[in-house]
Order: sequence, then structure tokens, then C-alpha cells
Amino acid sequence: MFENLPLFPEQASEQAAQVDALFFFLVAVSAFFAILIAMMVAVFAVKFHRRRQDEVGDAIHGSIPLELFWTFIPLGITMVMFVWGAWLFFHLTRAPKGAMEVYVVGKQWMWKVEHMDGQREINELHVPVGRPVKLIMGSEDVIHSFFIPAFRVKADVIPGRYNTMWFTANAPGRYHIFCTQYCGTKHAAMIGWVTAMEPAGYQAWRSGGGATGGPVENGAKLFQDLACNTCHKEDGSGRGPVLKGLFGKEVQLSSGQTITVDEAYVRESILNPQAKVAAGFQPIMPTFQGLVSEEQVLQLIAYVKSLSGEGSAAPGTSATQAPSPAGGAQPPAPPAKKSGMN
Ligand code: HEC
Ligand SMILES: [Cu+2]
Repeated sequence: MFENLPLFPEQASEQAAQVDALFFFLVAVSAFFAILIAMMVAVFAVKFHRRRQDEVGDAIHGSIPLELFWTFIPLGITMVMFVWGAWLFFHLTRAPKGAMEVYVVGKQWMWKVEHMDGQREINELHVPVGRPVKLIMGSEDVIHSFFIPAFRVKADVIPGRYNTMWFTANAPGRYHIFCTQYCGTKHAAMIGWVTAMEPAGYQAWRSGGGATGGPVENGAKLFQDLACNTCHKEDGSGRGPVLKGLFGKEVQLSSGQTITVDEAYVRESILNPQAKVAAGFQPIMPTFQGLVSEEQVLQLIAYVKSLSGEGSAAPGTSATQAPSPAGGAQPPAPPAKKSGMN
């Protein structure tokens, strides 16, 4: 009867049941107290109504046991909500190590997806069931939000920074993706589909597509094309720091601070190199703002990460440089720029 009533979307990820359990607990506690209070209002109104014109109620001078009772019982219940909610929040925001990484860029009005081996999709995201998938998300223009109701995961996609989100799909099927931040005229049409597939089918899908080099490979190529390699030489003889092994490490800045190299730091180093200058180096790195698209920045980041052995692709896939004809199941390829799409 309720199949078409999207009040409770199906549970298609490992997170979904956990989120729902907390949600139902909160609803149950709220409903219990709402009904209890409403009933007591009614019962007391009848029981203690004034029977004679001159009737005066008894004076009540408080009761310590009663005060303690209704202080500590609600305190206990709210602490359960807090600890449970905080635990779930940490769990939902931290992707497990070894999660399969997928890059997602929001753009008015579509979702562009790039897999580690270079498979690209638009408004489609294919994932295997039973494997944690981590989305690394950025925006080309305005704020968007990536929501998969069946997985109970949602994260804003904000221009100028990266957001991540993860899930483990556990039921094969096709599930809606919605943009949940009003992002312009066609916001309502910014809809896509996640396809969760059995691992074998997923492998077949991966090998059937027209991969054109993964983000790591495209990033490596950009690193040459943009002449990053002239300053960042592997042997340390260049004018910039060696980037091998840098990701995830702490670096000393000329301001005296230290900072851990993450996606945001690499991004800032490329678009606004003067903001944080590595100690011992001159601030001579030019900005690449306007020269590289959001997607190319992601590819450069993927490349810098790969120099530290970070980032993982699906098992058994290999990236190929030569573009092969796109498989029939592929969505149309987006218009390609020199290296990567805009
Ligand atoms: C003209 C030489 C030059 C070019 C070209 C250059 N860089 Fe740099 N880069 C530097 C210098 C010098 C630093 C250290 C000072 C600073 O942090 O700004 C640096 C810092 C960095 C850092 C931070 C490293 C750290 O140890 O904190 C990253 C990441 C980076 N560059 C990436 C790139 C990428 C990617 C490109 C190409 C798109 C590039 N650079 C092009 C000179 C250059
Ligand atoms: Cu949007």
C-alpha cells in the first residue's frame, strides 16, 4: 500500500538501518512523551476540576524525590540520544581505510562522476555492493548537495572545498540521487541514479566502459603539461618541494605553523600558493586559478596522492591510456578539453 509513498525509502546501504534505528528511537521517545502529556492534561482536567464555586486547591510545597525523578530520567534519555547520535555521526563521517574512491563534481545542473580508472559517468554512479565507497566531492559553480535517500547519506558540495561521504551499498538496485540545495533554474532536474551491482556484474561494467586514463594518469599528464614538474623535481633539485610522499605528512610553513597535507591543502597550493608557503622555499609558485578546471584540480590532487601511495581503485582494474570505444551502457561522454573535461 505504501510502496509509492516515499516516506520511508528502502534501506539499501549498511548505514541505512543504523540511521533509521536512531530515527525511530527519537520518534518513539517523542511520541511516548507527547501522548503521555496530552493524556495527563485531559485526565487532570477532569479529575481536578473545580466542583464548588468556593473550592480552593491544596497548596503544594514541592517534593525532592519527584524533582529528582523528573530531572534524572530525562537526563538519562537525552544522554542516550546524544551518545548514540554522536557515535553514529562519527561513524558516518569517517570512511574506513581502503574504501573505493570516486570523484564527484557538481555543476549546474548535473553530477559528473569519475572513477579511479578513468570511467566517467554523468548523473549515474555505478558501485559494487558490499564494498565501502568514498565520494570525494567538489563543485564547479554553486553549492549543491548530494543525497541518496535509500542509503541515508547526504553531503553538501561546496565551491572552493572538498567534502567526502561514504556508504556501503548492500542491496543491488537503482536508487535516486537528488540535489538538495537550491542551485538555480534547473535544480529540480538535477537528478541521477546510483546503480548498485553484484561484484561480478560491476567488474564487467568497469571493463566494458571507455576509460580514458584515470584521474591519477590524467593528473600526471597535467603535471607535465602545466610544467609543475619543472619546479617539483623528484630528486629535489627543483625550486619547489619534492611532492613524493608528501600527502598525509605534516609540513612546516614559513609562518611557523605546521599543517597536515590533505586534499584542501594541495588544492590551495595550486590555486592560491601564497596562502601557505612551505618553510625553506620562496613564494614563487604561480597561481593556476583560472587555468585549471575544478576537475583538473581533482586530477592533480589524485596524482599528488598517488605519489604517497594514497587512493585506491577497484580491485582488478587497470587504467589504459588509449581511449577505447565506449560501451553501449555508457552515458554520452562529456565534451573533452585538452586533458580532461571542463
Ligand atoms: C615556478 C615553480 C613552480 C611551479 C611551476 C609549480 N610549483 Fe608548486 N611550489 C613551488 C614552490 C617554490 C613551492 C613552495 C612554496 C609554497 O608553498 O608556495 C610549491 C609548493 C607546492 C605544493 C605544496 C608543497 C608543500 O611541501 O607544502 C604543492 C602541492 C604544489 N606546489 C603543487 C604544484 C602543482 C600541482 C603545480 C602545477 C599545477 C605546481 N606546484 C607548479 C614552485 C612551483
Ligand atoms: Cu544542484
